[in-house]
Amino acid sequence: MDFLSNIIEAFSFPDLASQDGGKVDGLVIAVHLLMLALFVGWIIYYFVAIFKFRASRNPSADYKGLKSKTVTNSVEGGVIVAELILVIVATYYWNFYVNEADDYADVQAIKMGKRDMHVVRVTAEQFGWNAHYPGLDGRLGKQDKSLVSGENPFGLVEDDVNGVDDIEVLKEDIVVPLIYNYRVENPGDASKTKLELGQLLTETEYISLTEMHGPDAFEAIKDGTVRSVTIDLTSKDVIHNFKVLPFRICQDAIPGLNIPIHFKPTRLGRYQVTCAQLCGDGHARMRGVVKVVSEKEWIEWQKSNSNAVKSTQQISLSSEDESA
Ligand SMILES: [Cu+2]
Repeated sequence: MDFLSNIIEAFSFPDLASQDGGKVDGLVIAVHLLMLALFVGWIIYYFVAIFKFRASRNPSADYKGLKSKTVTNSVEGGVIVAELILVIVATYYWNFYVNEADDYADVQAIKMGKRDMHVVRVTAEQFGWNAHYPGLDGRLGKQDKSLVSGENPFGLVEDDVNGVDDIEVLKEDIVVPLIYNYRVENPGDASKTKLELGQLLTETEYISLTEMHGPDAFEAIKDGTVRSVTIDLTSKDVIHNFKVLPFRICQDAIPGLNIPIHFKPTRLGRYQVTCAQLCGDGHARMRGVVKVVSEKEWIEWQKSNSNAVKSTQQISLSSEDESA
């Protein structure tokens, strides 16, 4: 039995830790089923041909061959149908992977103050993954490629206010939050609560609104959905690929381009990032980690890691040096 369960395990999908990841598995299954149907069709055709044109029935070869077009036409028709199915099914599933999430956040929207801030800009380099966070203000600091250096790996412009509380993570765990949605079922007195029916709140927002207006002022339920994490991918040198199997994401990081990808993490924990493009002699050791933390930890982590905190710590350290 062990042998059988090992075989089943070897052919099963890896652990799933994202909400829409199952759709990618669905696409893989659909493509395999289509290939199975084609395989069975060809095998039947093969044996029918062997039987029909067997040597005992056809002692001498017929050099004119088959005149009827039925077989050729049905094979060509089959190919067209299979390709159509492939295109339709693939477009349907792929849509979930590349479309904009309903709570999708992009830098432009953040600047306009319209969207939330679940953006992490991940920059690949030979051979590691670096992350740049907008910090608690939800806005990424300005970057200038001519400023990139060992001390300033993201080329942040020093006097840009948006960059003050940014967070830079160099070749360490890329921290992302697991935030549950609270859907507003009854906004109560909307002039007071400023809520809309169906609006999604984070747990922190839900708690602070409850504290502000009292527990009966409005109604919101945890509906089991989670907020998207958006990663803005780019590369400093060559083409790399950000692949995290449990989230079913795999996307090239290309120098000069910012490519957004999104997923909805469903489990806390650390997940391995592998580079899925041969990017140089250190490719095999280009591993990273995405660490999914709870909303509370995420806020704490942002507070304690922002550049603003780091620079005040540096100031206080240097003043201690002076007094010593
Ligand atoms: Cu790489």
